[in-house]
Amino acid sequence: MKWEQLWLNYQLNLDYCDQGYFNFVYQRSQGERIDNAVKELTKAAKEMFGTSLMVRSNLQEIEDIEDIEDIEDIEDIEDIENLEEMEKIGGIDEQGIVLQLKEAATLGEEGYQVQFEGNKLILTACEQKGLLYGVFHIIRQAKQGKPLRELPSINIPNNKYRMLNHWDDFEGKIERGYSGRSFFFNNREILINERTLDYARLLASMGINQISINNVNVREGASELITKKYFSEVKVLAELLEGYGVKLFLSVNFASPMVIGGLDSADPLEERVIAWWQEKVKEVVENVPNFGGFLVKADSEGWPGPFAYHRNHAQGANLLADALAPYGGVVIWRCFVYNCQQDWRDTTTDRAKAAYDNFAPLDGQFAPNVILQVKNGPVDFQVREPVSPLFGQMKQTNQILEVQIAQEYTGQQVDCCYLVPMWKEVLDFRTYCGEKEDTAADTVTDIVADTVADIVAGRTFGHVACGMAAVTNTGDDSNWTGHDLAAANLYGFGRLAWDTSLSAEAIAREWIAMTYNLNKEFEDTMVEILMGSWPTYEKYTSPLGIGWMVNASHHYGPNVEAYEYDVWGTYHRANHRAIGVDRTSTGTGMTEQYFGPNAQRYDHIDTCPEELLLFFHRVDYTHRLRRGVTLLQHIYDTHFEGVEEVEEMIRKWNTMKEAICPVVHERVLERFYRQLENSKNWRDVINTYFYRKTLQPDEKGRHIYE
Ligand code: GCW
Repeated sequence: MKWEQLWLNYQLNLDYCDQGYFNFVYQRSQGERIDNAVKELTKAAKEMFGTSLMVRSNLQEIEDIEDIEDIEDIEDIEDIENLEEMEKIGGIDEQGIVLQLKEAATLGEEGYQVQFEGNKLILTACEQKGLLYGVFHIIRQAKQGKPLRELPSINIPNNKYRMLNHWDDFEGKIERGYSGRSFFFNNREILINERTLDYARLLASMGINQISINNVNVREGASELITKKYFSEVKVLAELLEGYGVKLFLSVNFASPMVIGGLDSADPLEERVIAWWQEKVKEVVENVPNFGGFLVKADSEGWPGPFAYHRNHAQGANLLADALAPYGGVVIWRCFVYNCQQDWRDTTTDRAKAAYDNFAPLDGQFAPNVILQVKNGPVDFQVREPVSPLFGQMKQTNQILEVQIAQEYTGQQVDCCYLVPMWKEVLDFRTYCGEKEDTAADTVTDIVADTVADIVAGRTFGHVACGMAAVTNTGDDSNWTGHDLAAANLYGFGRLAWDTSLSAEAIAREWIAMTYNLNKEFEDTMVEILMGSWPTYEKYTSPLGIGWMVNASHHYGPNVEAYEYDVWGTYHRANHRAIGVDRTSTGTGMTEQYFGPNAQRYDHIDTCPEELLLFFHRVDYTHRLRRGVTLLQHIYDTHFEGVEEVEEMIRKWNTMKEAICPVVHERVLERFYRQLENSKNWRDVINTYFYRKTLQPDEKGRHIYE
């Protein structure tokens, strides 16, 4: 099957002002990742400017130099540091890009520096990875038609971990995958081919540096990925990825000692279990030297964990962390732990409190190579949730923010929903974690860097192992993401994880410029479509933070009571008078999990942000919102508007017919029509539901089915 190149689809652009730089590369340092960077430059030069990039490397120069007359000027021809000198002596001073490794403490492991000297752009990094990222940045700049002199002189990623989690099953299906099958697995075999290489290039180009390749629900024999049956393939894959600066992680079953080890226990405190993991990790690392570590879903939705042995999650995570520590590996431990066997009649248990309750008390008990991975919201990737109250609580524990690029609850890559604005809100959220409690006498008392972005970047508590992870939306569809516009979410996540200060709109513009060749007017139209899409989706689905109301199990389309009497702890408790769960200090007390200012804001109906009203409060339909309408009328209004906005998106998309390649235009249009049907279905089901509950008609007299 053929696949597309997404934003690495280099199109001819002979008008570009700085194409001269793509004539020569002076490769002053050697290494596999630098070679890959040079390959990318070569490809880009050829496809964008029709030029054959000339590569001058130290080693080649040593051969070429034989022909140069004043060769005696060079003292030590074997000295491979000499390319710079040779360039001068040999007169090879063409315009070009210099790639060099140099010690520079400020650049860290992944940063790079851009300088101009004469007609050369000098790209410097401490490590090969930095040069790879720098080269992709140069290409990105060129693809957008921007002068290279506008590149920032120094660029260092905000987050150390910028990770994608694949929920790919071993047989080849993808859990919550909406763009075909896995390109990593088929029938319990690992796939490694040209597409894998292109994927590695895509990852590096957006700055992703870690991936876990198998589902956190480790099923279909995937536990065996850490056995000798698969080591040789895992090794090849890890090496391929490593060439693009990406570390490979595997999701493991906490009960592996039982599932693949023949033990009858997985108790984290039992000696033989400890010994089994130590032996296992040693075996993995010996066979897969580049191995990153484990991702673990434990005591979650039926998967085994330490609770079975009356141990806590620190004991569970440390078991694996201790085994990995000698090799520099880490355990990424998910905090998605809650009671999924709840009785809907029980109004005291609140699923939204679970992550905090299970993990906050354990702060300080985790090994330094454990990173807790926390979903952005306290429940589960809904279209609107508050930020998880766990952020900021764990001062001594590394944390990764987990978001979902796969649109499980946000349209499943049928509906257009650009999620970067949502992630921005999460990152920019002030936790106020610095304003509480005493700090040690010799530390700064006022921690001002208290946003989620600060916390996961390590700025707040000085953590060194932290960052952002996302459940990816990729599959083997020719366009990788099912909906062409969903690639903006993939790209956007990578770019945001690198630089959390980028705006959602800037990222959208960049992705558009990288992917399509549009004039300003069409670019604006596409930006409008993307930027409006999350608010639109929110309007026609479940209202004001209540969440769910989706069909059970597959989670697409409306079904108001599908989860209402079920075990999953996701209830809206609507009756004829009111809707919502009271999570205030007089209700389940969830608001108290936040730091002062947020706790107060959420606790009172008058100060609670309205988009989260039904998340935190139980509210009468007659309650007046700030804009003067009743809650019921707001629900009606937004649901009518949502459909109108989808119609408007389609109208806009149709104006772009000449600007977008026909195959892509048609593909997207087909999705938009499905989205329109979906939005109408949501509108009618939701409006009818509330009409039947209240028997109050729409004030504007629009049609609501009885
Ligand atoms: O929301 C749920 C999804 C599951 C997923 C789980 C998780 C991988 O419906 O499919 O399982 O989240 O995040 O572990």
